[in-house]
Amino acid sequence: MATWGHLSLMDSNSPVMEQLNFFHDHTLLILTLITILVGYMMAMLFVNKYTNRFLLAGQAIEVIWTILPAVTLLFIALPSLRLLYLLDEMSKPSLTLKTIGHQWYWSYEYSDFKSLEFDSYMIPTNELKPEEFRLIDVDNRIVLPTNSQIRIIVTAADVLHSWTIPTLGVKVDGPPGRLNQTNIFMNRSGLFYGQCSEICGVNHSFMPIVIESIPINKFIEWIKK
Ligand SMILES: *[C@@H]1O[C@H](CO)[C@@H](O)[C@H](O)[C@H]1NC(C)=O
Ligand SMILES: *[C@@H]1O[C@H](CO)[C@@H](O)[C@H](O)[C@H]1NC(C)=O
Ligand SMILES: *[C@@H]1O[C@H](CO)[C@@H](O)[C@H](O)[C@H]1NC(C)=O
Ligand SMILES: [Cu+2]
Repeated sequence: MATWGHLSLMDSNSPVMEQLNFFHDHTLLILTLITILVGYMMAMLFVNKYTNRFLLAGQAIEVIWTILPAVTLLFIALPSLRLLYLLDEMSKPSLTLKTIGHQWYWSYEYSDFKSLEFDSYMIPTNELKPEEFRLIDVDNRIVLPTNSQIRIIVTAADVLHSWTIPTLGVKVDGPPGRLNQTNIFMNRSGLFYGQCSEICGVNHSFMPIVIESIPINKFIEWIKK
């Protein structure tokens, strides 16, 4: 979960988010190099003594400063496209979770098991226990196994919602009357937090998402309960 100490992205909990983090660092490195280069050139404009009042065109320099940025953009575009297609990659999911956005809570259905479904409401501030977080903890967490491919189906009952878990690198719109699909793979057990990310009405800020990621044998025990 993001806290005040976080200036950059949070640590990844899934291979996809790890790749997104790498891409972020890669792009930021290129940006830093460009900023330093341009900053240096601008600073040098103030101090150099050369003048050329009759310069109209310089073909060579123009070719260079057109091609160099194009090549730089390629170095960003190719990893970006690779990642875009990687996000959609899904190998045989072992479990399907259907998540339905409502005004203003989420409800979940484990479609592989009979009648396993529940609503998930935010815990109001006056009912918080000392170890719970304000505005982000819910009464019924989603329980999912680690190290398994999980398919997430996202939809909504009323208006557009968006199901988001930043440390897993997922953000999927839940359109009413349609199904959207994504997949997650969790490398760690733990609690992963997220919030609705599509303005959906007055209590949009009060429909958080919490995944409780647990080892698969514990998950089977939980399913049997
Ligand atoms: C989900 O569905 C909406 C509308 O049908 C679409 O605009 C959006 O791109 C879909 N995919 C994701 C990943 O949100
Ligand atoms: C996550 O788990 C997969 C499969 O077990 C592994 O290939 C990958 O390297 C792991 N990633 C991290 C960040 O631990
Ligand atoms: C929004 O949430 C607050 C507190 O969680 C509740 O008191 C209020 O009635 C809700 N508003 C609507 C329109 O449901
Ligand atoms: Cu919302």
